[in-house]
Amino acid sequence: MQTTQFIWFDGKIIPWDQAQVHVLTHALHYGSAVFEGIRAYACVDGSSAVFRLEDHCRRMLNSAKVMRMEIPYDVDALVAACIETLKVNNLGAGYVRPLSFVGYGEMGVYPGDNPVQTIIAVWPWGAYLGAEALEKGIRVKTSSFARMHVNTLMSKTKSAGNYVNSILAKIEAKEDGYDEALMLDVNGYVSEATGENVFIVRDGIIKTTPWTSILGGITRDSVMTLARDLGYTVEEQQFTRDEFYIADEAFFTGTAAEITPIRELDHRQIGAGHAGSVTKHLQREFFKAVQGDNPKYAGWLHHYTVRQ
Ligand code: PPE
Repeated sequence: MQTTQFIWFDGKIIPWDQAQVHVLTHALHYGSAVFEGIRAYACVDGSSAVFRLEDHCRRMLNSAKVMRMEIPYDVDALVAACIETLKVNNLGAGYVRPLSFVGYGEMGVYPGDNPVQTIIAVWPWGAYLGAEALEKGIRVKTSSFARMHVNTLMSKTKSAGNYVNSILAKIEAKEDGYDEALMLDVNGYVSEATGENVFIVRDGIIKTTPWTSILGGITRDSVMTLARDLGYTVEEQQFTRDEFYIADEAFFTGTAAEITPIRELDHRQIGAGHAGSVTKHLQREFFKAVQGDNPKYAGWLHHYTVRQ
């Protein structure tokens, strides 16, 4: 990975290599951590902007609330810390990863009085599913692993433990020669991918899975807003894998994946087998919004500047 110089650790800026924890850190054993994934973009006016930073920080505090973890910072403090970390690393575009975890103290599942620690790291991160993916689309396989039941793990939290399910599905998909896994919920309906939400387009109507067994993606929300503003009908509705097979277009959304077209699911070509016109339209508008090239969405951007 591409590293940077400094990491924010419980309020202090320390060298990247010194951001370490004890091997008996609770989160390492039991997955007791919540995190965010946020992108900063270089803007058309020469500044930089973090996309929906406040919304990400709010989601992180909500994740902590559900997980019964007490993060000693409010949204404003987390926002300021993310910006500080970007600036101290002089990073004008890249990925921001805040993480709060149950630290070292007592062993055993019960987190008790173990400290909750917070770090923020930033680094340059290109196209998540490969440089060609955003253009040509990716090949996807329905996973043999179901997404968690809504009472198994809390899918609306972005907590570390949830990603064990994602790791299982991702390894399977990669080893079988695919770019990403499509995960179904325990009732057999399409849920989400290992790190992305999912959309299909059929007869001009855009459909995404309802906010049940999925993470409430901030990219998902942004794409729904953009699409509705552009006059498309957007439905949040359950759908099945065979409805996916006969879709005209399909794409994944996520901070890392942005808007990634899907060209194949389970050996069925989706639509024309490359990014469809609605997908391309949304991609164009999304990149304009994140780069500060559409004043309508200026409220989504938290601007900052780095040294040239
Ligand atoms: N579902 C899951 C399970 C998920 O992890 C993500 C983000 C999303 C949906 C989309 O959410 P949003 O980023 O708010 O639009 N996955 C993050 C982690 C990727 C990783 O490999 O790490 C991300 O995209 O940053």
